[in-house]
Amino acid sequence: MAGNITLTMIKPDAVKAGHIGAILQQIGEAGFQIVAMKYTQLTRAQAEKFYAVHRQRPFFDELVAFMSSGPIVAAILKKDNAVEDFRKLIGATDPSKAELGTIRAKYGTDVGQNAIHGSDSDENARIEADFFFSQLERFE
Ligand code: 3AN
Repeated sequence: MAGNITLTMIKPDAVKAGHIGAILQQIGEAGFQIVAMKYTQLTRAQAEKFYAVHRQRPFFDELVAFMSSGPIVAAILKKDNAVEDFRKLIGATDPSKAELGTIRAKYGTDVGQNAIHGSDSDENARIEADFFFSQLERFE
């Protein structure tokens, strides 16, 4: 059965460019309910932990440096089929290949600085939600 939560981060590029409001509006209009949210900045060590599955990839250092370079907005989003539907809403990893109207097509710069994160499986959604939020901070 498809899970009903996903974890998102509005990344440092989109925060710096002033797109928090527009992105949250698009997420709400697409039918996602925000059940937890925080404005925070990852340390290098925290970014390394969050992206540990990518440790062997050539872009790992660049990814960790970027994700810890400025504040982000992290949120747990609730909706039926949340993981798959949210990945449709954000579009392909590379904004130049993302479908028109998707969040990455509108606000992403390149494959590294692509404005927003969305969990890629129900299992990772749970792990990533627990990474950012305690039970007291979640209103599911
Ligand atoms: P997605 O976020 O679409 O699931 P992944 O899991 O392949 O994409 O990559 C995780 C993150 O790593 C991406 N959001 C992106 O910021 C970064 N990334 C992926 N590929 C590259 C690349 N070739 N160069 C730099 N950063 C990349």
